[in-house]
Amino acid sequence: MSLQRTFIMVKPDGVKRGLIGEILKRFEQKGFTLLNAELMTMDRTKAEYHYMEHQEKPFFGELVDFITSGPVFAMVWEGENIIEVSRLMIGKTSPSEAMPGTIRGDFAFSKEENVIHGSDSLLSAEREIENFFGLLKKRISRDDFPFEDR
Ligand code: RTP
Ligand code: MG
Repeated sequence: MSLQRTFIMVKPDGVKRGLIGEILKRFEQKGFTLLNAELMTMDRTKAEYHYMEHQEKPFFGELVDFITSGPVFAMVWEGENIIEVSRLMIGKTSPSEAMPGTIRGDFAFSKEENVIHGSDSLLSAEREIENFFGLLKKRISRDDFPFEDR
């Protein structure tokens, strides 16, 4: 087991459908710690960097169009094995393959608009967190955030 940080994002369809609260609730109930969050509309540069692994794919243009089409809710979460566990909570990319009980299994009905993103590796988590919050060089610490004692 290892304490990890990951980048989780409610996509524009999830924000429009009012699913931010439901998604926050699931991650909080799982015992993960929210380190940062912001509602923002991505520009194309940020979106293209975020999805750089897909730049040669035929759906890349539509993916960037969609992810920049409205506000996203970008978050940094911390927890034990959170990269793998959050991907399990999110479910498979395609809603027809996502298991009931997962976020996509319960709420997504389109492969292109599938509610939520989660980093798929430690390397992509670091890159994605830096892209959105610029906190890579200075490692995020709980002390950096105005939490009350808990
Ligand atoms: P994400 O990166 O958004 O968390 O999704 P993922 O890991 O489950 O899936 P990935 O393979 O990284 O694909 C990124 C997003 O691209 C869209 N996609 N469209 N039209 C298609 O065949 C196709 N394939 C993938 C999906 O919206 C997916 O979430
Ligand atoms: Mg992915």
